[in-house]
Amino acid sequence: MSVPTPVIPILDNGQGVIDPDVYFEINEPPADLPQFEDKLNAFVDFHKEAGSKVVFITSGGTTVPLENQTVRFIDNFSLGTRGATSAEYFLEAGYAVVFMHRQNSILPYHRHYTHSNLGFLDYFEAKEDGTVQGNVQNLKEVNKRDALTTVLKAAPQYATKMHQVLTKYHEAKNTNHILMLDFVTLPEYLFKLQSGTKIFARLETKAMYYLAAAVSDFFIPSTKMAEHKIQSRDGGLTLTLDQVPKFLKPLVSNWAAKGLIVSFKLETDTKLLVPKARYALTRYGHQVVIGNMLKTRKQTVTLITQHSEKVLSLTKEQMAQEIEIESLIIYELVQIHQKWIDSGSTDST
Ligand code: PAZ
Repeated sequence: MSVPTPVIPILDNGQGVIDPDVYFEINEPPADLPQFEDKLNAFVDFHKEAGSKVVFITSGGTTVPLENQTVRFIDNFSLGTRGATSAEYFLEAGYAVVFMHRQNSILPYHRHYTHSNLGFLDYFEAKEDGTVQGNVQNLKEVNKRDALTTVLKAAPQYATKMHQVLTKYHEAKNTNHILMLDFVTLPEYLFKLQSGTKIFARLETKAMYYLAAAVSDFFIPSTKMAEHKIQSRDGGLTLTLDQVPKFLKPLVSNWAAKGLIVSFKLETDTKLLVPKARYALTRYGHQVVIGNMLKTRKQTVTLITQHSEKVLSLTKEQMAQEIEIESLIIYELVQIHQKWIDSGSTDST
């Protein structure tokens, strides 16, 4: 009796990399793209009118599905710390922020409670009378001040910080300074990046693009993907992945041409970091690349422009004081962006 051959996604890599425009022709846009565009259009109109400086942050990792009806996917390490932390410093610097993040990754402000050493329940107490003090569900329903007082009563040692974080968070939301948009898969990310940066282009030089997401370099086109769950009955699985087209090229030359574009370069081999960051600047012609090493990315980065290179590092004392590297990065970028707005250049002459 013959055993049916399993449907395994195989792709001939010899075909080379497809053009970004072709990618959008042969792949389906995400179902929620119209809602994504409506929200972003309204936010951009509001801030164009207000004359704000606005940053489009991408954050977290993209998934690469292995099946059209996806059971399995390839993922990467990124939790979105860089993007979420940076969003807070941009808001403090007066920017409006579009935070395009991987669904369920780290969020600005929330991060202090959802991804800290303490778990959410640590902020509350079960009282002997059978009640729980500090149920944040209440925040939606009741007067915020009353709810906050209840929360702080539950765990007074966290009161000062929680008050500060909550105040900043609500201020950003109430003044329409933050817009949260999400993605999960690589195709979703790419469609939203294209559409989002084109909408953002209306802000001209007042726009900054801060591309911190960890985007897969390899994928399986949907036309070559298994439709159903790949079966394990025939043993091991061999996958051949296509290379993702280089989207920074059309982003820099067409979609977001007038804004300040900051891309990130992650490496694990130190000697590749600066040469590859420089190569990206030359190849795509944008303004800033921030190089970081996997192991030290929270302590040190190298900020590279066409004519400069600056290492930003936290000292031991700064680390002990819990100063975050993003505060140094955003400080530098705000100066560079101002030069860009004033003179169309990033380097002083
Ligand atoms: O999300 P995270 O804070 O854990 O990591 C941030 C990062 C390393 C993904 C980011 O700083 C970065 O380098 N992004 C670009 C990665 C790349 O080279 O594609």
